[in-house]
Amino acid sequence: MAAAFAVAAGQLTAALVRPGAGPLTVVGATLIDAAPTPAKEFAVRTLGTADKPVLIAAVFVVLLGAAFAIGLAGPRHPRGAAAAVAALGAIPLVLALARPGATGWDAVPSLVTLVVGVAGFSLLLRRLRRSAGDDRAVAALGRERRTMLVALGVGGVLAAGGLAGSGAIGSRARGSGPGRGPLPTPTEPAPAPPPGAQLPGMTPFRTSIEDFYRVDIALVTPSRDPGDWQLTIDGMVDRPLTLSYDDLLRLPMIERDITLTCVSNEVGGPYVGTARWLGVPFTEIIERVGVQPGVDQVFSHSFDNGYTCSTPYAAVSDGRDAMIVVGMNGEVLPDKNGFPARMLVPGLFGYVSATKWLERIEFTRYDRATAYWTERGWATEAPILTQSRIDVPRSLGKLDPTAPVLAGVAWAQHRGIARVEVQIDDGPWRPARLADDAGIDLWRQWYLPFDGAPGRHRARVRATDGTGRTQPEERTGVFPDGARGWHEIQFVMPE
Ligand SMILES: Nc1nc2c(c(=O)[nH]1)N[C@H]1C(S)=C(S)[C@@H](COP(=O)(O)O)O[C@H]1N2
Ligand SMILES: [Mo]
Repeated sequence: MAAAFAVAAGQLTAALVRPGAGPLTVVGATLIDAAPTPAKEFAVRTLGTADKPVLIAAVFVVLLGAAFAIGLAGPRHPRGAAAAVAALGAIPLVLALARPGATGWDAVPSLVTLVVGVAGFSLLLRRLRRSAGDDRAVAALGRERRTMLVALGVGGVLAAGGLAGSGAIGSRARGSGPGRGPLPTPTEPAPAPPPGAQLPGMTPFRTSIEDFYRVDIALVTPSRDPGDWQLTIDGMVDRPLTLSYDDLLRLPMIERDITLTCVSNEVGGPYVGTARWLGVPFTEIIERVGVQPGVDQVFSHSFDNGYTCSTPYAAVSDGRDAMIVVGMNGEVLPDKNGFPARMLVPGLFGYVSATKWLERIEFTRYDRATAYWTERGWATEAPILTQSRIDVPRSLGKLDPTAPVLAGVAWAQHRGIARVEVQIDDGPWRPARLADDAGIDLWRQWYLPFDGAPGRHRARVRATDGTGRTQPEERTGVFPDGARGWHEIQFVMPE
């Protein structure tokens, strides 16, 4: 009971003073950083975007288990139990202070947890012993069970409220507070995609902000007042630069439609989307700071949890639309997608290109700095692999008998899609019809009318990129540089 109340008090305090520093949140964040790669991969694959709530719930359940054991031992071994409570309460405190970039404020929620936990426990223990006497304390547990269960429920609800509270406070900040927008008009607007890039009845060519996939290590969405934010650009440069949010917005802006993909996307998976991004071209920044010879890596730092990212210098300087993004689909970049600013580099998986909550860009060398995911064994350089997906019909779905057609998307950012082929059952590979090409940094839709017999069928798809290379058949997992293989579904052609 004391543990539940203590956690509730800590999470509520965090919601008020430091949304990312709740006791459950810091334990969860530490587990994310420490988790072996297979565990993390498993979580992203099987739990998807629910992996974070599931992690927090698991931490809470383990804590309640430990607290329950201490509570049972309490009446007989009050000293040992009190020590155990203090030790348990010290865990989030230590972890909070050990988080990258932690300040004294990060300790406050865990201190509250510790104090409430120790005080609550001794209070309850004293009450138990007073009402029943030392020897009959355990028997008294039975009589007090109902009260305990009620209190436990209340504690749990409060803890959940605290968690939700930190989210709610975050989303209040997400509103159009002072200093967020209006966005500058682009010096170079995005060319309109050809109207034929979107097939009727298919996956939207441009993904809404709401539907855009989200992958990151942040348990609580970071939210920063643009007035308290700066972007530092330094390292091996002649003229280091520090930009306020307003400074950044005054630089020349380009707007581009670009498809982003996560390395953790399984064959046929959902972690891919296209948005219209507004931002400062990297070449503009490179010119202003004067990048020195010998630089081969752009090392970007986020103000969230010490996350860092490693991008090949070649990819931001070769003339492609690499940018520092401030707008998404015509809106101010949302918190969940990296407000105030994020990076985007067409053709590279998100973990080596798309740093959100950006605060520093360091021009350096690969032998001088190693990024967050590189340290955990993922590939140092990770161009997006060619992939294709069948979206219509859904796997195990039915074709529309009035207009039977298979359709989907294919992507090979910065190389483009030259061909998509589909195989039905054991038939020959047949070329699909391609939607209009919107550019090499964008996905491309495809379709193929179905003329087979009613009944159950299988379909497979494979794409060929602009360099003439076809997706390999052999499947690989997502670690360490992305999934390979052909997407395959079963479907039914109705009578
Ligand atoms: N600060 C920060 N930036 C990050 C990440 C992160 O964990 N922290 N994840 C990266 C990964 S793995 C991907 S795929 C993209 C996803 O961007 P999105 O969430 O806007 O879709 O963000 C990248 N930028
Ligand atoms: Mo990713």
